[in-house]
Amino acid sequence: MDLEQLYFQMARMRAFELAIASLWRRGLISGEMHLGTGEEAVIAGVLDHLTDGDSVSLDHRSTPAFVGRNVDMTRIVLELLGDSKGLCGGMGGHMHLFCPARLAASSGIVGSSVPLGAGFALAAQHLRPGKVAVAFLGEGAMNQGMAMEALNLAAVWKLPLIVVCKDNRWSITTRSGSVTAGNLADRARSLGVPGVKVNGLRVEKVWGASEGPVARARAGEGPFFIHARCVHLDGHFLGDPVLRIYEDPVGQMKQMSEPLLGAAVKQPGAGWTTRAASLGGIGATLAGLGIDTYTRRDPVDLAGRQLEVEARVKLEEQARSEVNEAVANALEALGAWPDA
Ligand SMILES: Cc1ncc(C[n+]2csc(CCOP(=O)(O)OP(=O)(O)O)c2C)c(N)n1
Ligand SMILES: [Mg+2]
Repeated sequence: MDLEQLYFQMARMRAFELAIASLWRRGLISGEMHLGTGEEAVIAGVLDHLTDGDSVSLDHRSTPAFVGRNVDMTRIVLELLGDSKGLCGGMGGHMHLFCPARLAASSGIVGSSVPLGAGFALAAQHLRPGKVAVAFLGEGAMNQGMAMEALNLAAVWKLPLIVVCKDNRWSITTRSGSVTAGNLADRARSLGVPGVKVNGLRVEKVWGASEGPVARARAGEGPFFIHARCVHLDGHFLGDPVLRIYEDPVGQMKQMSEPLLGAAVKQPGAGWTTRAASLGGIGATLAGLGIDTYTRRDPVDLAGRQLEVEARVKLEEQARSEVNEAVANALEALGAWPDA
């Protein structure tokens, strides 16, 4: 394991996400934007075992993995900007990225990265023996039927598929634990697919946990499930109103309290018990998010701290300059630099 190399990849991913956030805040990217900040250790730790000809399928937080698989960053940015020179002709946006050359695909249909990955794995089994497919999905997506259906077929057909669950404990504003029964690795085991749990904030641990499963899949021994605990540092999406409450509680409460109280007493409407329960539910969600907000840790920083300061700074600078160049090229191609 080369920690400097892993850190460099994580730093590239983070720099790219921050650059996207800045473009989004400038109004150059339309629609929702889900970042993968907080997932870098999971992505980098697994991807480090892949080679050319292996494939990855992703969910709505796909950009770090596309960067990690060395998909052209300029074309990703152009795609997010909705430009015809983008990765998918500007028609996919950040949730539907596809790079046939690097065998990387994402979808905003929650849970679909597993059937997509099973398809990639089936193709590998027939056309590229020894190559593997990795499917990343959230823990919320584990409750989608298609994820288990695809894992079932992967087990039956012994597909070279590694399913990696990025568990940040939230599905938008629902605590995933409140809608998820049992243990996720046990679900995989029930189909005969071995599974492990790993601390997804530690890249070295993810690297260690995925080395064997990837080798096993390459050797034709079938699928594997990895359950990695991580965080989503920027909330569900950029501009997440719940995160804003923690950044500016007084200002946000001023804005929110009037419409909230107005709705709570409005007539006609639900009974008082139902209304009180709803307000209680909102309070509990905010309390849970508050705890997460203050206790979560940054996987990029956790990896960087293990390096010599000089080496760390050099890798970060290199990562940032690569990303800045890609963004500048994209904006130039679009004609939106520097004042747009
Ligand atoms: C089939 C489907 N149902 C619902 C949604 C709306 N949706 C978008 S993201 C999301 C939460 C997914 O949670 P999780 O899989 O844990 O991913 P996270 O956002 O936490 O990374 C939902 C329900 C969707 N995009 N697709
Ligand atoms: Mg989640």
